[in-house]
Amino acid sequence: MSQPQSKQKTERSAALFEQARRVIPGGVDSPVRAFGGVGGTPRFVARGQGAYLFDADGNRYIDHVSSWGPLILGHADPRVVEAIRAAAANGSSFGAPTEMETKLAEAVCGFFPSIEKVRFVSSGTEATMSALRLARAATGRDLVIKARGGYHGHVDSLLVQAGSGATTLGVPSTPGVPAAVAGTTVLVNYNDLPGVEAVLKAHAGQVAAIIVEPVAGNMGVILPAKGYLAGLRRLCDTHGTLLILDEVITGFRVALGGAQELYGVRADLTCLGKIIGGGLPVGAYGGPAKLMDQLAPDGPVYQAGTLSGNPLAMAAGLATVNALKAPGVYPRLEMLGRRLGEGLVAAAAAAGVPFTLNRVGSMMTGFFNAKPVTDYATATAGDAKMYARYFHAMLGRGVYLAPSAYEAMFVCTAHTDADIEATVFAAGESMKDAAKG
Ligand code: HOZ
Repeated sequence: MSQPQSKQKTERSAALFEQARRVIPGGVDSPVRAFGGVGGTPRFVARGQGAYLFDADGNRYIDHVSSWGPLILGHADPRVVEAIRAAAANGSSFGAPTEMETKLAEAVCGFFPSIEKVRFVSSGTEATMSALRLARAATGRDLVIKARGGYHGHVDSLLVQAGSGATTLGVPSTPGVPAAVAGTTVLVNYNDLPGVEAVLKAHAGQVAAIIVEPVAGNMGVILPAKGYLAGLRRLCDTHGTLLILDEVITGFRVALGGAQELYGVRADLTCLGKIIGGGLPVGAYGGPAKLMDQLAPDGPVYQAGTLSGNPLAMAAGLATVNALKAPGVYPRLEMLGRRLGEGLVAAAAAAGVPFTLNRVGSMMTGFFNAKPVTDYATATAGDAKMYARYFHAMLGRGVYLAPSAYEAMFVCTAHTDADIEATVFAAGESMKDAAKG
């Protein structure tokens, strides 16, 4: 069961945060972690085990952040730990090819029919940045279309009306990006096909690519409307534009073959990350050989990395993907996700708070907004102050959620029925608290 709110100590986390702030900007290495979107002091994590996080004060939390998506098997899964241990014993980095990279590449290509060849990098940001470069080189065009509230890492040209921490902290378009670079990005609304068509017509022959999360996950979870992804595919084909699907979150999360399998859509270039590194730093981008062969050394498009295809990350990723192949994994994630989603909706109704749940399998967001949430405008129309109160009430009851109203909540294979029940119970109480103001 979740812990009663009053029993938590937080002194050690508070002291560690103060210490960190003296030497690390904001005390964190990624902004949204600093709790700026919800207020208060971040909990410093001491360890994770299965579905649980333990903080520096010894509090236990049911974890629904899952390191922002990678930990679909939960923390310190023995299969992943053993794979990392075995790889580390043989050396942690060589800057030379290893067999494990080919094995993970074969697994990725096997599950994503649109990917014939894949290049591993060290983060999702590197994956999207490199995919854009390749798309621009292949088409000889400069412009890229992205959705308002879409987040594709902190690539200069993609930090325009970006979601995730950028929206949470109110800097969706950051200083430091030259106007000329930001000017290569054209914004549309998520789920707005006519908007995309209008841009493609207005900039005929100039748009290299559309980059989109097939299920938006960084302005909260937003589902693609019926026909949206197929429509993007059709528009791209008509206008000679490449479709880049950012499956950094959805890849191996919503199905082994990602959103492309779930929705029957084909990307020209796919960006991956998170789960394929099993919790270690990784990214990847892939597509048909005719595109990927334009990369150096076979082609002229340059991209490189000392730690690309790192043996520990490859081993952790392969162990994770292999574990996900076991029968019943995705049906169970769907069952737990459905139970959690339905429980949250019921809890909100009982507490009398406006609430809309968007869910695909084991990723979801509950918006404190009575109306359907289909794009950035409707996602940010929710009650962020209510979320902040709810977040702290949940934290106090031992449930760890993203410290932002604009992120996803995840279920992992380590969650038990009892964990889901405990989260739902805590949510019911916390929503009542949040509703009091
Ligand atoms: N951009 C991540 C969420 N979508 C946050 C990463 C982090 O703070 O660790």
